[in-house]
Formats: sequence, structure tokens, C-alpha cells
Amino acid sequence: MSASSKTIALYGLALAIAGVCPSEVGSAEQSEEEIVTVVIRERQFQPGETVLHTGQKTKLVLKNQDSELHTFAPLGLFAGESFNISGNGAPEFAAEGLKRVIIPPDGLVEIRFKPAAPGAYRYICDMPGHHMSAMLLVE
Ligand SMILES: [Cu+2]
Repeated sequence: MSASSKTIALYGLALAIAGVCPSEVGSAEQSEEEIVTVVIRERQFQPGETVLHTGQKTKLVLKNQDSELHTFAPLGLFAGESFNISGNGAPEFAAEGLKRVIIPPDGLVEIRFKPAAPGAYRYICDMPGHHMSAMLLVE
């Protein structure tokens, strides 16, 4: 193989790689899950504001690091939406969707969903006397 034909072969290989990679990266971005974590510690949701994105596959992770029960009560965020809950929480449902999830001490709950509409959604812990609330901001 001469030096010039080797150069042409390498050039062709570079074109093939360039042609394949951008489309693979693009589709991976669309299907990738956005993972957001809220930690519950000393009767506070941390952070107090969490940003989510409309139409984005999302995994919302709630970690209870306290030695007492807390709940995640989303006040309508999941109304009419499909979602999947895993972990060791105890979900309770109402006609409008997810009412709350009870999260045991050192418990973990994962909620998979796609935020349907932009807005600011408050969620609370509705255990008596806890007075805990925070925001999910869907952009
Ligand atoms: Cu609580």
C-alpha cells in the first residue's frame, strides 16, 4: 500500500465515524433518564427547590436519612399522569393519582415519570407536626 492510498483509507474511516457518532449521541440524549435526588434530613427536604423538565424521562429519588417516618405528598403533580414507584416506600393513591408515599427511616423511594406540563409544584410531608415542604419546578 502506498502512502497516498493509506491516507485515503484513513480519511474514509474518519468520515464513517463522523457520520455515525452524531446521530447516536442525539438519540441517547433523548432517551436518557434525568436523575434528581431529594434528601430528607432533620425534617427538611434538601434542596428546597428541584428543577425538572417537561417531557423528559425523569427518576425522582427520595432518600430519608432521618430515624423517623416521612411522607412525600405531591399535591397534584401526578394527576392524570402515568408513573412508576419503586423502593421501600408505601404509596397511597387517590382518585386524582398519587396521594402520598410513606418513606420509612433510612428509606428510599424512586418515582419514574415524565413531567407533563411546566409549573411550580409544592410537595409536603403530611405527618402531624412536621411542617415540611419544598418545590418541584418543571421548566
Ligand atoms: Cu416528615
